Amino acid sequence: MSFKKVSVIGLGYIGLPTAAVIASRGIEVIGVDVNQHAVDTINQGNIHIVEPDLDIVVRGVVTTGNLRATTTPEPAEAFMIAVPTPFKEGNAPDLKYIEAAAKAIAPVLEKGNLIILESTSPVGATEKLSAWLKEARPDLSFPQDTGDSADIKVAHCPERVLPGYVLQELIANDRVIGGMSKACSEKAVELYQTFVRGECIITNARTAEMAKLTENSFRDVNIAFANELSVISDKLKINVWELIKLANRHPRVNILNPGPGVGGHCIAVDPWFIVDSCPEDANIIRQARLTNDAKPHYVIDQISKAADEFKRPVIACLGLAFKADIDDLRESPALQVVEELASKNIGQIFAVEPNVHSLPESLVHAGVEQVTLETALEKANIIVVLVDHKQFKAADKIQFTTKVVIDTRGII
Ligand code: SAJ
Repeated sequence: MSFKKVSVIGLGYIGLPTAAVIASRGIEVIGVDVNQHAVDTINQGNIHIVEPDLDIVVRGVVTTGNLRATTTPEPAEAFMIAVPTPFKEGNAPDLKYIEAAAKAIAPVLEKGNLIILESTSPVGATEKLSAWLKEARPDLSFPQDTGDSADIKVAHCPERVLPGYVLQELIANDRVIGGMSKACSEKAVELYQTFVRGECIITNARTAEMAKLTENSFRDVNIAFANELSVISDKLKINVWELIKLANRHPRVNILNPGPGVGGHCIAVDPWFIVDSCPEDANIIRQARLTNDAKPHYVIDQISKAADEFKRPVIACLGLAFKADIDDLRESPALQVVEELASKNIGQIFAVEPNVHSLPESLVHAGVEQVTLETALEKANIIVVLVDHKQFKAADKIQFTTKVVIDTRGII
């Protein structure tokens, strides 16, 4: 076994599954987090995040003692940093959590250690991490100075797992391994090959950082293209869903689906790292973000126009989650549409969200009522489809024929 003890810094929706999967390979894993509640929850064999089957794996490895959580870093052969990389005002990346993690592990570093940065980061972040470590430990050599022979190996290895399928994709997906030197990459490949069945492809740190941002920006630009098509099609009285289906019959065309905007904390966020690095050149990438962020307002205008046709508009919004068949309302354009609609006081508003038991306070305060799909179809005269949940897809379409339907997902 090339690694006997690994430490994962940051036990969130990437760090905890990663720690659990490595521990399930019989490697001792020390999970480190600043959140004492998370540490205590994990040490009791439970989890503080939502991810299918993760609780079973965590309970197993905590019971065998292979995974232990703590707030204080301990010596280990490898440290995998998976902490948040939020944005400051004006979409400027904030690396304070990476810097804090570097300062926290520096005292326990030993010659031969491997440091992996998994957090989605702007290009150059891994070099900054290595500089912060060097500042704290001038007694050790780092790859920016001594390349392959450095005491400490540093690499960037971004994750690309789909929430809801994390455990499967952590093992199955190919991984980009971006070492600050060839020896760093090779040591990182050794670590990932303890649990990754996909291919571990070696590159340098900057390219690995950019690969993650590129994957999500590619998706954001293509969703923006679909969203722009949906607005143009409305103006030209074309059904955009029929249009895209026809265009996609071309063997080399694959247009994604329009929606009410782009949610989640990945696709809607990662492109801003690239825009921040090259504001003069990242024009399509920036415009895609602006186009996708404008879509919720377009949908609200459509609803307002429809409501003007009724003396007493009763509007039922189907779906609040940021994408189909999940319960996550964070960064959800659907939630944004309902919140803004409620603030306009244009009529009674119902919300149908089968994946949550109660509405967020913001909607309750605004007088939005959570109802079943049946009640919505019975009482509303305007139906707004915001999320393509399977329950909505399964509804008998005949029930919609007497309603004004604004369908942002093309399921009706
Ligand atoms: N969306 C559309 N139209 C589409 C596809 C998506 O409007 O055709 C919307 C969704 O409704 C949602 C948003 O975009 O609001 C993001 O959805 P998503 O399906 O991209 O899901 P995420 O954000 O959970 O996962 C993405 C994935 N990245 C790619 O597919 C390139 C995942 O592999 C990444 O690991 C994840 O971001 C991440 O963590 O970066």
